[in-house]
Amino acid sequence: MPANLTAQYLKAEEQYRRAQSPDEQLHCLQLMLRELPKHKGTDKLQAELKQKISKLKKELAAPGKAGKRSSGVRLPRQGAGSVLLLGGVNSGKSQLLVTLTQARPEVAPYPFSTREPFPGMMPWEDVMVQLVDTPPVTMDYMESYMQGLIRSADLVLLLVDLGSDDGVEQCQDVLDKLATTKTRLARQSSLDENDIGLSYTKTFLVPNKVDLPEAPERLELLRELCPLEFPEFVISAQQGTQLEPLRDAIYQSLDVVRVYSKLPHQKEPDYDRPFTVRRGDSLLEVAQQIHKDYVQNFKFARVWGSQVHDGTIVKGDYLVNDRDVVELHQ
Ligand SMILES: Nc1nc2c(ncn2[C@@H]2O[C@H](COP(=O)(O)OP(=O)(O)O)[C@@H](O)[C@H]2O)c(=O)[nH]1
Ligand SMILES: [Mg+2]
Repeated sequence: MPANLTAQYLKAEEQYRRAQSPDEQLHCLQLMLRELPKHKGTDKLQAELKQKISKLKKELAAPGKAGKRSSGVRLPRQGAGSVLLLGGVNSGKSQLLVTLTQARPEVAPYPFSTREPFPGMMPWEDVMVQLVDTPPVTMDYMESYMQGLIRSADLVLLLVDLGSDDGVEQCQDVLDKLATTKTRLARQSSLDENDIGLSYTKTFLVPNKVDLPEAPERLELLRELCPLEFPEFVISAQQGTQLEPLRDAIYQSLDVVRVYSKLPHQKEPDYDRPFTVRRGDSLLEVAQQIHKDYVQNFKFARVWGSQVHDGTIVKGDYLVNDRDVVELHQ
């Protein structure tokens, strides 16, 4: 990507990476084109954006074709972020969801017991993170909606079955299968430098069933066969081994901050219900979450927090910090 892309451009680009319907994609591409700094260094990107926009417009105009690329399965995002559990058969995706959330998908030692994405909420301190169980991906089969889910996820946990001799190969199959598509896994989420249609989603490698006897040898094999660059968390989903470091890393990877809102006449904010926004987001993003009217009629806010004096008066562009208390005035 050319240097000097603005924050607005990068935001639009991220929305595009996550867009799940052609309508949404078109909207994001138009935004990207508008926000793209126009100079020699961005000529190629400008051309690519224009080409993609006209292609999408044509697709959308063709009768019966609209929505063709949307998968049909959409999960409403909930909580501070959305994390997708991905892996081969019996890798323990459903078991991990059961252990970390109140959701109760079927856990069974036979393949394809999970057919549809199954969400649950994982508590972390005072926030909730959405975890989504999915059907297994194999070399022969991947549900059509999986690519959309992977692209729109904040993080993917790639589970590996250390309880079976096939586990390592199954993990490699997932990666090989995705390599045939434009949806890939990587250390960081991004769009490809040379092809903005090619998306990477941030991934942790999660070898599971470390409680079983042959797990250590299989783990060695995994590291030899796929020297993957993902951060690794070795766990037992069933026994609950090493889940705390994983839970913490999941939350940290979302890179969000918590903000508590209070009304002017209240002494205390609502500490039970923090709003979460991206680190580096401004107060206006918080206002947007609380109520759309707040953004339109926003005058100023008072903030209590670690980086400001109590009750400091700020404008909408104030960058919120973790655990700030804000009082919006309109
Ligand atoms: N020993 C052991 N078995 C596990 C563990 N996690 C899952 N299992 C078992 O592995 C099988 C498949 O688990 P499941 O969560 O249904 O796998 P999925 O196909 O990836 O959803 C089930 O019989 C689970 O009880 C674990 O950490 N240790
Ligand atoms: Mg399952």
